[in-house]
Amino acid sequence: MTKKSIDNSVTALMEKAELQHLETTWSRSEQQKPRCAFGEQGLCCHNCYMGPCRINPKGTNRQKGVCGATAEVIVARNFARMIAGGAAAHSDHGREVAKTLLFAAQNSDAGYTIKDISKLNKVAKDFGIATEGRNKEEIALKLAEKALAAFGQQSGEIDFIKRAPEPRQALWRQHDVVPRGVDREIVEMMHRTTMGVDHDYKNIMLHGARTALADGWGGSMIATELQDILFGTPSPLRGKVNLGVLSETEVNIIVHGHEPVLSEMLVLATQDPELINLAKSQGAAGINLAGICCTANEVLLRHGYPIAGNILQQELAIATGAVEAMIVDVQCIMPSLPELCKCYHSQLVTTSKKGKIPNAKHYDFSEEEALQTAKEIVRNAILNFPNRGSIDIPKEKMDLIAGFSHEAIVYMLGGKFRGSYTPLNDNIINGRIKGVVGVVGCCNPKVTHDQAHVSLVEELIANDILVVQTGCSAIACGKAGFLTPESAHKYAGKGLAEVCQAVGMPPVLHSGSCVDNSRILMALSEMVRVGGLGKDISELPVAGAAPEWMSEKAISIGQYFVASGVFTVFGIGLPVEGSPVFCDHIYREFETIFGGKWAAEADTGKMAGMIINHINQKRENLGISKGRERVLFDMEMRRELAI
Ligand code: NFS
Repeated sequence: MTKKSIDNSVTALMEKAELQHLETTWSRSEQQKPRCAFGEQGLCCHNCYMGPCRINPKGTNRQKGVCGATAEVIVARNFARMIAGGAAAHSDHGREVAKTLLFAAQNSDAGYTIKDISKLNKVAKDFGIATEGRNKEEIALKLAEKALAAFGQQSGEIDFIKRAPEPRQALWRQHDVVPRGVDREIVEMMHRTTMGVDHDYKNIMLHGARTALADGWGGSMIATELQDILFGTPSPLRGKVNLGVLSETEVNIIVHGHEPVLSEMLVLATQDPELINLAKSQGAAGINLAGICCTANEVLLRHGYPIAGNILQQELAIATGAVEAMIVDVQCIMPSLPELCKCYHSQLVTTSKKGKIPNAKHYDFSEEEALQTAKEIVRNAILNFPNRGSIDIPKEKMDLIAGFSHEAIVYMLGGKFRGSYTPLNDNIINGRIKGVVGVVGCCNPKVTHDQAHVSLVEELIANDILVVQTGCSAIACGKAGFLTPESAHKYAGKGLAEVCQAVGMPPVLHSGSCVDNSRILMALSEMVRVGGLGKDISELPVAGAAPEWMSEKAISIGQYFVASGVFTVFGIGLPVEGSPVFCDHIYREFETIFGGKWAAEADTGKMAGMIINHINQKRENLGISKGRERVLFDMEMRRELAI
């Protein structure tokens, strides 16, 4: 039987859950077997009620849906709708941040402040907003209004597109895929893929590119940049990760979800002396705030608060019996949580009008009363501490360094006065660093939890490839110990280790949550701008990977990486295999359009090989190909991987 996780804290708690006859994502995943092969291959269409239709990929019957849609049209529509779903999630998050910036600009005494003024000025300039003679609130007000307008814009181009290298912008214009407005492209994607509209799979995927670009260079970039302005641009700091960060003696509060608009207020509330005293009066030593999923990444990056785990650990956190309250907002929150909470004293608290869960306690979280609501939630969690029964907190926890925003990387590499990407490019040109790969995305119970992230990253850094991470993938590698400067001499190849040791950075850089994949786009544009590695992102020796993906958001990210010129490999498989014609389009033909293409590879060793070959090819094209042999990983080395 395949191992469920390489993380011992996960396997131990999973066994506990099984003994107590509790359901987890893994037990439900087993119950779903055998999975619907039509769905897995993207061949099931339920876009209208003449169906649902399923295409038989092998036989001669059932080659078309009732309306006449072929396999490639059905696969394209399904894939494009995943892009739209993912782009909508990231972008609606961005919208909330823009609304919060607007609120902060108009209510400077209401809890939210404007922390990064230099970024405020820089982003305002990108949006064409005059800064001279205006105070920070006035600039923030204009910026928030313009950012909000980018969602509903009907024509023209969204502003951040101008951050891409000129040849990339020209290519997008040539193919007419520059996003006009964020919401507009998402709505149009849904329209085109409804029954009876766009029947040309290539045309569907062009708009798929436009929609995904509206996410990466639009909604997500707005979220990242405006969050930095409001809450501070991350810079490297120490933290801890894994379920062992839960405290035996303190009130454990877990914040889970995505929007720092909530978590930032919880940070303030848990620091309130009155509430800390209340915790003590209840017999606790204090309050311990930890995160799960991308909210965890946000509070870690800006405050050094610990991460309890990635997506697949949310249920197990409750199963420790040590969580007084889990506070959630939107995205990646399992509907199974209230069922588990019933077996323990844990309170489940929802905070977004958009995301309610039956049997959870709901608080409407609004900017106006954010701090007050956060304090009330924390107060109730504290009062729940005496109800705690027996607990099982795993011992696993790991140190890490996180906070490598695009600006922090500039600073790390060049120092305060000569900070730039020049040292990175120089080290790529001289071959110490072979290339840069963004390893991102989720975990998926279909495969051994964390294993693909960890083994891929281990092989890449051993081959002198600098890895930049976000999301649950960063949490997996953090738990494995890759996010410490010491890991450079332990795991990295000689060249990469030399660079890392010289500047004191890990070979794996944690850049934030999934909307922060926009930081990777900015880093790539900066590498082009600095020079020496070609004129466009597609010429760089770089790649993207999501080895254990599961979310629509990951598909949107993959598509905007590809449309930005990046070779991007997904693990597990993609729901497109039912149409060889469509596969040929995104796995091969896309490269002739965008200079980047998709690939799917379930075997992590092969995935590493594909990425290394791609990087070597790009190096050869750039005339910087001299290098050493690939370090091959055998089964023995892979077996050693454990958290
Ligand atoms: Ni990204 Fe973050 Fe994790 Fe996947 Fe979910 S938390 S936004 S979608 S599961 S990486």
